[in-house]
Amino acid sequence: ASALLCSAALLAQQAVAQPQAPTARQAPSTEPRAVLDLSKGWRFHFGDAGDAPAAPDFEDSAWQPVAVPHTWNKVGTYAVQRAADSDMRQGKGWYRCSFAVPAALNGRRLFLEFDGVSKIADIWVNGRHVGSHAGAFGRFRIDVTGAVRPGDNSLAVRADNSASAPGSSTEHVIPLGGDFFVQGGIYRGVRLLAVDAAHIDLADHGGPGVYLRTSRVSAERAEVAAKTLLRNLGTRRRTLTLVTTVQDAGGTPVATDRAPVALAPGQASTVERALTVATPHLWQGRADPYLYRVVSELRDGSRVIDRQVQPLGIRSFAFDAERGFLLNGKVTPLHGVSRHQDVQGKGWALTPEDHASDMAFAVEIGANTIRHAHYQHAQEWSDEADRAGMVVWAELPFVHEANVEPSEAPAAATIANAEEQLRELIRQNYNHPSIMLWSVGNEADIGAAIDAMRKGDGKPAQSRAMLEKLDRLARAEDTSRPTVYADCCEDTPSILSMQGAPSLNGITQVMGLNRYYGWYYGDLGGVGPALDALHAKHPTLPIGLSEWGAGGAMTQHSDNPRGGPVAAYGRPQPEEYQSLAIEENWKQIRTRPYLAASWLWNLFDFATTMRNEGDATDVNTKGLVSYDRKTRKDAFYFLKASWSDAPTLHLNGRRYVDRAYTVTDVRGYSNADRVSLSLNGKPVGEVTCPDRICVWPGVALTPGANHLVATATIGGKQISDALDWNAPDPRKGVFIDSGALVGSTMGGDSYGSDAFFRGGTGKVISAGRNPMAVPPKVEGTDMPALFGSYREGRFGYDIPLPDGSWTITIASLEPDATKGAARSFTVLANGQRVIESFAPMQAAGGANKAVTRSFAVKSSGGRLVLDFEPVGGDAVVAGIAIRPN
Ligand code: GCB
Repeated sequence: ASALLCSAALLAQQAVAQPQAPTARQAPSTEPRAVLDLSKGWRFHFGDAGDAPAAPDFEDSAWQPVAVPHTWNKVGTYAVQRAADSDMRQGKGWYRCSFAVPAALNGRRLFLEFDGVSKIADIWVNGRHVGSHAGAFGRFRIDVTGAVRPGDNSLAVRADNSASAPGSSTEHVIPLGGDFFVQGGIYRGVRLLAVDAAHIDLADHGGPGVYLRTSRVSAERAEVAAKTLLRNLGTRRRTLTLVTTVQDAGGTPVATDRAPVALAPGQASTVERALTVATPHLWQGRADPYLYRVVSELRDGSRVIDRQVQPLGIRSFAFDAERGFLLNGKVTPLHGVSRHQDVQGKGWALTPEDHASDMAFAVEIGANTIRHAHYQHAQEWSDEADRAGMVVWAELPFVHEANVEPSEAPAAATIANAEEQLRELIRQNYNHPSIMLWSVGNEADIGAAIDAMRKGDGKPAQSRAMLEKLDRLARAEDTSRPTVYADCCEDTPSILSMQGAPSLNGITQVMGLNRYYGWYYGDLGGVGPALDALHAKHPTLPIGLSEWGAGGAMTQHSDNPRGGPVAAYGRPQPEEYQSLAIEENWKQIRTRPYLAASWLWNLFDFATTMRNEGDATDVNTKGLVSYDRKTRKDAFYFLKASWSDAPTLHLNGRRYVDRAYTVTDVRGYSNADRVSLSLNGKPVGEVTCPDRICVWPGVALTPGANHLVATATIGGKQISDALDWNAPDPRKGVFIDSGALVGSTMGGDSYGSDAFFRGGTGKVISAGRNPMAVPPKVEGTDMPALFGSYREGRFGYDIPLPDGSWTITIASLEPDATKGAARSFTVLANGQRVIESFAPMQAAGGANKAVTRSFAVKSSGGRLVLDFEPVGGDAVVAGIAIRPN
């Protein structure tokens, strides 16, 4: 055998299980619970080689040396093409190492502890199969005492993230669908625990064995109920004492309880005790996330034979249908973000430092709540949430599908797996004071709705019975936290809500609503009235807006994001549209006091092989921060200015450097009363920033380089932000792509997004109601992209333009054959009629055919005014080219 040694480091105690720094270095044998870190020194190989690699003498020297956390996948790139080094393999990957147990630990019970192996794990020690686990997110432990021997031991782990297709190994392991990629590997920590035969139970679904619950919280006192599971795996009867101590943040005991326990050989026992903390220091969310800790010691005489340390936050909370969320009796509106557990280049294999730096973004933006989408997150992350004072929505990965074949009812094996993952979620996270909601699913009916849409038969959701079962289990597991579910569709204009699936709202105690008004459907202001209607329909259900947001591509830009429709399922989705959508949605959200919470989707861009949109492949671009965490998009600062008390001033458009137009609105976000702008050292003006949005309309840039600086004073302190733009020379021409959200270069001319318009509606050539269908190609042009979008209605353009004489070319087409015969319009330039009763279908000889008309004008007063007046039907313009004569 050539296995590497992974048992390099013997830790005195788990970090969390360390109540006080040890005063003297103790020999491992006297530590109540010894921890052997197994993170380094592994070899990895992707491929299904039968069980051969489980054999101790298997030759693995050609395998890749790795350390865990590790994943073999690499998904997501900011490019229109999938990256050459992408790795989306799904299947079985093997890990091997060898470990030695120090002689000092002889006689202990030995457990392997895995924090997360995706998606199914099988474990062998010295060639013997010692256990398996189905579920990518829960911690699990395996008693390996009987399999381990003195000297080197071989350890083999097979991780399997096969796609959840019918008949596959993962067929019944949730999640069975979802807008994220289930990465494979030992992607969280691994260790060996060595404990006394009598110990705090390690066999409780990966849970800590100590479960804390506070009740009757007041300024005078709080009661802490501590339930401790004990187990004696030894052969002799033990007479022990369980000592439970509540320590304050400084380590001073504030309450202690002693319970005598007798454990027969093989006996498991539950000890339930109540402690009282006088004048408790409450855990008060972001304002003061004060943490106690509870040290549970199992003693044999004066000797501590096991110790478990758990966080304790003393708080009360409630979700109320009218008042929203209350923390310690006080109405506390929650606003925050969802988070997925992947980072570009690292995937799911995150270190504690990665978790800490992710949490720093949530703190910086001023969030006071986080949704753990769409599965159990790492303990390190939830520890961060406890310390930061976030209110957390924790979630079971019951996402989109109840079954690999939506036409059938969920299999019993799938329900059993979901129940086990839910039990693990709740027990393993029970003591995190930050967690206040157990979500039993997300959009669990979408799979059935899509299936019904494909087959054209309206079919009820297959997920109701499963969701009801999970809800019952969550309520039984934990009576102190409400259940919640994230609904996609009830009463939305989404095509999916129209597939006949009845609503799943009302099963859980809190109603979560994923709503994308102004993105997948509806108007930018649509979310408020939609929430009001659902609130009226379900008057007793507390409501959380579990998702809202919009895609933001960092290399796509718009001068006016109201200029055309977004491509929610494709391109384009300029960063400026994301900003606008978030501004407009937030105005609706923040004025609804019954809304307990809202979670912006998503704090970070994340990997998903379902998507090819915006400026990315395999990335969901709805993040406020880029996948590599290097870029905060403009919208990040809007929410920061809205949510955080930190002085915030940000100029938008840092990534839109090469501007399409010389005259442009300058926008920014600030929580200052007044903000001043200068351009190339000259003052532009001072503005107020209503709703945190600062606008300097129609700023005339200088052709070439422009340096913009915004300054403000907050609390006597000066803050500023600056950026650099390049502006074109308008004397060379101005080009507008009507109805387009982003500009592009066509026919050698640099067209900007639709701008300077008044009236009309921006539209795109489409294939009908299905937003994912490929639109028809416009004929009769070598610039079909220009004709792919248009402005329609009665409208005009007020275009800033140097005085001079110009040739204007209007591009048009008939986008709808049924309207073509009746459609004609007149064009006026500076009030003069320049084109009379123009009928694009007749002129082009059919629908979806390009046609252009040119005329000459003189401009004065720094502008050109164009008007498009319908004669019959609506006017249609696909583009405007202005060239100097
Ligand atoms: C949703 C899903 C989430 C997706 C998101 C989106 O409703 O719950 O998993 O990623 O929408 O971006 O479409």
